[in-house]
Amino acid sequence: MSGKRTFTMIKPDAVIAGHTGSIVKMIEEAGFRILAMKKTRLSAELAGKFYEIHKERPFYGELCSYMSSGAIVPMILEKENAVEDFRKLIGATDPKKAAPGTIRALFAKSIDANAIHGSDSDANAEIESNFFFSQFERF
Ligand code: IDP
Ligand code: MG
Repeated sequence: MSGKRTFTMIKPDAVIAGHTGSIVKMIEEAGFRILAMKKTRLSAELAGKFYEIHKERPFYGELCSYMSSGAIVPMILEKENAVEDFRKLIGATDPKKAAPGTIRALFAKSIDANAIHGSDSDANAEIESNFFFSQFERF
């Protein structure tokens, strides 16, 4: 049984395509409560910090420039079994492999511009939430 919170962000491709509202609706209808949310933009340096765990992967440079290319919408979400249930809702990293009806299947453009992030563990959900939000921004 995992914890009650996860972290997500709607990525630049989905924000610029006007999918923020549709994605937020799917998240709420799936039973997640939004504890914190804002629209912001990462510098390439901050994107590099956020994705530091992927530093050795061949797409790291591309990922950092993509994630700083436009506005994003980070959120902290609450639900029983949050991390696992949210990964199910967003689908596989590559939208071509994402299950039908998942957020990535519906809205992602490609394996890099894949519409949305979801934390992969309780520990990372905590680290990633703290990266964007103070305690005073959580309701
Ligand atoms: P995840 O977002 O499904 O957890 P990760 O493997 O953690 O996937 O990769 C982080 C992000 O890096 C992905 O969401 C995607 O934006 C990007 N990415 C992953 N694999 C590739 C790739 O093979 N080429 C380009 N970008 C990739
Ligand atoms: Mg990941």
